[in-house]
Parts: sequence; structure tokens; C-alpha cells
Amino acid sequence: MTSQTDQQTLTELVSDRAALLKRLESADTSPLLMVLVHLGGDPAWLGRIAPHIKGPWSFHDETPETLKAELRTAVADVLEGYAASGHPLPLTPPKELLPAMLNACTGQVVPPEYYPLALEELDLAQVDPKTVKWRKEPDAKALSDFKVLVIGAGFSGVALGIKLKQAGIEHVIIEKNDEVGGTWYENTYPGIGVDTANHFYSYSFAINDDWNHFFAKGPEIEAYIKRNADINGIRENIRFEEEVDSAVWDETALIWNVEIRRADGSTYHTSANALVSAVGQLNRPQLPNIEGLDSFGGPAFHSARWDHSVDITGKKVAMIGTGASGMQIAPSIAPVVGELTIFQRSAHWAMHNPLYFEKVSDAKKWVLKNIPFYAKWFRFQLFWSSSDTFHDKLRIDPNWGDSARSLNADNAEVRKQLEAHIAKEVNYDPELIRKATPDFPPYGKRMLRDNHWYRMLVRPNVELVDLGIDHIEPGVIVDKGGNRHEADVIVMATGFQARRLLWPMNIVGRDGATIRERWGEDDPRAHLGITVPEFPNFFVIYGPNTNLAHGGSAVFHSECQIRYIMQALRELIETGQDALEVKPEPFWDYQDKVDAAHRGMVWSHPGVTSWYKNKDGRVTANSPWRLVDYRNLTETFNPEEYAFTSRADVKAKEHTA
Ligand code: N01
Repeated sequence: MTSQTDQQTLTELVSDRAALLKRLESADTSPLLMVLVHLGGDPAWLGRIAPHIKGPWSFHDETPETLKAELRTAVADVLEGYAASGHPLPLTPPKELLPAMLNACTGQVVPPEYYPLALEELDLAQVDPKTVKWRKEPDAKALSDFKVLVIGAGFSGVALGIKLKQAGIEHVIIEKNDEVGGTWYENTYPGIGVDTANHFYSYSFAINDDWNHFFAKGPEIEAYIKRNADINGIRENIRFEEEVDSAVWDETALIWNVEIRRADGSTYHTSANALVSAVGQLNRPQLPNIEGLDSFGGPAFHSARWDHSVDITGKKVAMIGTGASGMQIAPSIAPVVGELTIFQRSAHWAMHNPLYFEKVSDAKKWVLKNIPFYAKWFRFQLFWSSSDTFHDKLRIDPNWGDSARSLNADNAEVRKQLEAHIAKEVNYDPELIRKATPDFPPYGKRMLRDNHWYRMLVRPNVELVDLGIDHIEPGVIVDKGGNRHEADVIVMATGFQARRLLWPMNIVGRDGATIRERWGEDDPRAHLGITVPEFPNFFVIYGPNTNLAHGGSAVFHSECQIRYIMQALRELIETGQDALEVKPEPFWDYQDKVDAAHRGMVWSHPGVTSWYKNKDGRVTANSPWRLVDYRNLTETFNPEEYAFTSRADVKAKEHTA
């Protein structure tokens, strides 16, 4: 239950007061307090409980049991009051209380610049504020003549499909797999899961109060995407097992001509007015270039192409790579395999979170489902817990003394806590501490969740090798120290070709410009991460400089991009223009701003090597912005930053020529 609770449901909810009070025992204090103040409007409760909420996670709550019991009673009272009076529940809390509520909800100070974002994320009035509405009834022909081709039916492609359908814009989604889900369909490695809390890592327009875990495993997320595709009838627009080979902009017709390859190798052509890439940055596996890999002889596969026909039980498994994927795989397979040898090129930081392994109890699910507004406040609390509060910890303080190990005082404090965690988890083994502790500041690479990685390292059947791989021979991996490690299976958790964004597609824009020429092998750039000069009516979701590495949720980011793209499409359809193209000035101005911002962030730190940077050291993958900044940057499509063309203009030009 969220907001538009009908009278009958409310009456049922309060019909057994004792049962309701019992059920409320499973509620977390912070969102329950928000429900009370929202519905009851009494700020005194904030004053009483807020001092006990020490931070945004439920485990930061130190409210005494007696006070919690009072809170539950008050919530029951207020719900009973509404049930008895027949008054509808207010959709929004008293406006003047919102700042104090947000602060109490998160146990921190939420600055005013976050209020619009908070209201949007909370969507208390249930109007889906990120959905783009027509400003005037679109001309029927203009609308029916306009077609969008979306590449990819993953988390973002499905969301865009939903928004296009709602707007009545004709579209087709080309998906290379035989199912929706993208990343969550392709990655099936043991332990696959998300490290952003799911009640936030999900569509803002499809809040799910049924997650089984606070950090769900892959199949549950895949099922969520499928469910949303089904509920919204998205499948009928998807062409499965087809891949876009090339897309060429027709400068006369002002359309994209797209060549598509079917699974059987045959091809066909189609056209679209607008082209949207929803393939993301992490779609094409990066295989390591190691001498002799081809001669290994046994099964060797990438983490995103897990070969389930290979039984690893009791086998000698070698895993290369210790990033987000490796960190989930190794602890999941270590108890099953005979020996696990992990080849680590660099150690990664991983943070402990007490909720990481916790299941959402049925009792908690009941609260999420049935207590009005609770799920929304819970989502906002998680947004805050996982997002911009970390950003300052990633900024380089030019006067900081210990600059090789940390960036600033906050960052140093994080490092201290992480080091203490590692030491405890590896039983204070000095050799393991040395190997497992990164030599760069925290957040230099994605901060991982400790998936029992460190305690896995002390298992007798696990060896962590940090000498680097020299070469591979049949059945053996030889490290740079000359040590020979026998292996039956190699797992390559070696990441993706993020810098070669959109590869292997051939995208050809105006005047024959190709994306590969413009971006090279490793320098993708786009205005707001979305649009590219010389490539009219072309949009990228999860494009250059939009990867989130300080916190937040990729879903949040893609929703910002989708809103912007939908506004751009609206601009075309409503104004009768046929093409839009970002002007060079705003594009380059944005590039300069991104680069300048990155110079002060951890990813530019000289001690950090990662796929975030290209060979020239420019950070191409990550967003330097806080979520609130990016939301504000993309909130409103600015037509002044774009050049518009119509077919009539083209004809007139041809005529003149
Ligand atoms: O890939 P990675 P990933 N020889 O690039 C090493 C998302 N994700 O698949 O650190 C030896 O992070 C490489 O070493 P180094 C998330 O956005 C999310 O793990 O470069 N080693 C590194 O250790 C993430 O950021 C989730 O020195 C080689 C590892 O391989 C992104 O996907 C789960 C090597 C690659 O790590 C990518 O994560 C999974 C070589 N030749 C993924 N080449 C969750 O939400 C590379 N490495 C939980």
C-alpha cells in the first residue's frame, strides 16, 4: 500500500489493533516515523525520535524500545483516526515539515538543493514526476510518422520502452539475446547480485515491496525486469535475437538507416527517426591478453559468459580478476571447488554492510506493502544511504599530506575502517593483509561490498596470487615469480570493454562521421553523456562519463537520461522539426567541465589505474557529478543547445544549390 489507500483497505488495516501493533514491530523506525509525521502532522515526534537516528541505514537506529513502542501506538492511532473519520490520507506531508522530516529520515542534514530530487524520488502524490507529458496534443500524423529504434532490452531499454509506450511513440527494441534483462540476463555467474540496495536499485515508477533481499541476487532482478516488461506489454515491441550491425544517418531523409543481423546470420534493413543506444558500458567482455591462454586446454570462460555445462565441483579453478564480479564469484565457489587460485592484479577495497546477506522477512514485506507511504520513505532513506554523502570522500585535497594512501581526512578515516575490517577478517594474517590491502586511496576503483571475500582468503583451499601472470601452458598458469599453478578451469572475471563504447556497432552520422573516428578506441564523449555532435537524433543511455562510482544507482541515472531523451523527442514531434543535433559549443563546454571536475576526484589520482580512464589518463567512464547535479543537468532539455533541421529545410537547400 502506498498512498491512495481506499477506505475499505484502511478499515481492514486497523480492524485488529493488537495485530497491527504486532506487525509494526517489524517496521524500521525511520520510515515509520515519516509515516506518522506525514499523516499526523505533529512535528513533536521528530524532536523526540530524530536524535536517536544516527544515520541513513536501519542499523544506525538507536531509538530505545519504549520510544519505538510509543511510535507504533501513535501510528496505529493515526491510521485508526483516518479510518474512523473517512478522510482521505493526505498525499503529501505538511510542506513546512519536509526539511525536518528529510533530516530525521536520514539521520543527517539533507540540504535544500535536494528537495526537488527528494520529492521526485518519493513521488508521494503518485504522479510519476519523471514521466514526460505532452505540452500540447501532438499532431496525429507527426506522432504516427515518428519511429524510435532502441538498441538493447536491459534495465534501461525496457524503461525507455515503457516511457515510449506511455507517450504513444512508435518504437522497436532490438535485443541480441532471446530475453530481456541485458546485464542481468547475461551474467549468471555463481553469486551474481547487486551491491546497491534494491529498494532503491529499481525503477522509481515501479516500486517493488516484495524484494527477498535488501541486496538481491541476479535472478530476482532479472525477474523484476521481465515482470515490468510484461506488465507494460513491452515484449511486443522487442525483436529478440537480432543485433544492430550498423546505423547510418540519411542526411536527406533525416532518418537512421539501420542494418540488423538475425541469429541465423541473415540481415535486413529498417529505418527510424531516432536511434537510442541502451547497451550500456559493460556489455562486451574484456578478455585478458595473456600469452598461451589459447593453449590452456581446459574450459576457460569470462564471468559474463559462465559455462554452466562445466562442473567445477572438486576441480582446481583459477580465477583472474578481483573486481565486482570476482568479488562475488570467488566466495560463492570456494566451498565447492577443490582448489581456488585467485590471480589478483590489484587489490580492491570492499566495505562491510550488515544488511548485505540479510533477507527481507515476510513481516517486513508486509509493512512495506501495507503501511501507507512506508515503502516510499524507505526507498528515500536508501537513496540517501548510498549516494551523494560519499562524494566529498572522493575529492582530492591538494594539501593532504598522506596523498598516496588517502585523499583527505574523511577518506583517511574510511581507509582506517576498511583496513581494520580486512585485518579482522583475515585473522590478522600479515601476508594476507599485505596482499588484500589496495595501494590506492579508497574509492579509487568501485567500492565493493565485502561478500565474505576476506574471510574466504583464509580458507585452506584458496590461494591469492599477486605476482601477476607470466604465461599460460596446458593446465598450468605460471606467475611472474616462476611459480606454476595447476588448473582445470579458468574463470576470467576481467571486466568489460567500457572505453570502446558502442563497439562493434558501426554508427555513421552526418557527413560520413563515424563514432569510432570521433571517439577512437578509448575516448567516448557525449553532451551530458547522451548526445554527440554530428550524430543527429542519436541518444546514448549509460553513455560516456555517466558510470557511477561514488555511489547511487545506475537505474536512477538511466531514468534521468530517459527523461531528457523523452523531452528531446517531444521537442521534435511537437515542433514538427525532423532532426536535432547538439551544437559544438555546449558539447565542448560540458567536456571541459567534466574534465575539470575529474581532476579533483579520486579517479584521476596517479596511483589509480582502472577502466575508468583512457590511455591519456582522461576519465571517460565515470560521472564526476553528484546525483543531484546530474539530475539538475538533465532535468530540462534545453533546445537552445541544439540545431534543428526539417526535411523542408533540406529540400529548400537542395533547391537553392
Ligand atoms: O570488472 P572490473 P567486473 N590480468 O573491470 C582484472 C559492474 N558490476 O566485471 O583492477 C589480470 O571491475 C582487473 O585488475 P585491475 C560494476 O559497475 C557490478 O568485476 O584492473 N587481471 C580487475 O581486478 C563494476 O565496476 C556488480 O588491476 C586483469 C578485474 O580483472 C563493473 O560491472 C557486479 C586483467 C576486472 O574488474 C565491472 O566489474 C559485477 C589481466 N589481463 C559487476 N584484466 C554488482 O553490483 C583485467 N584484470 C555487485
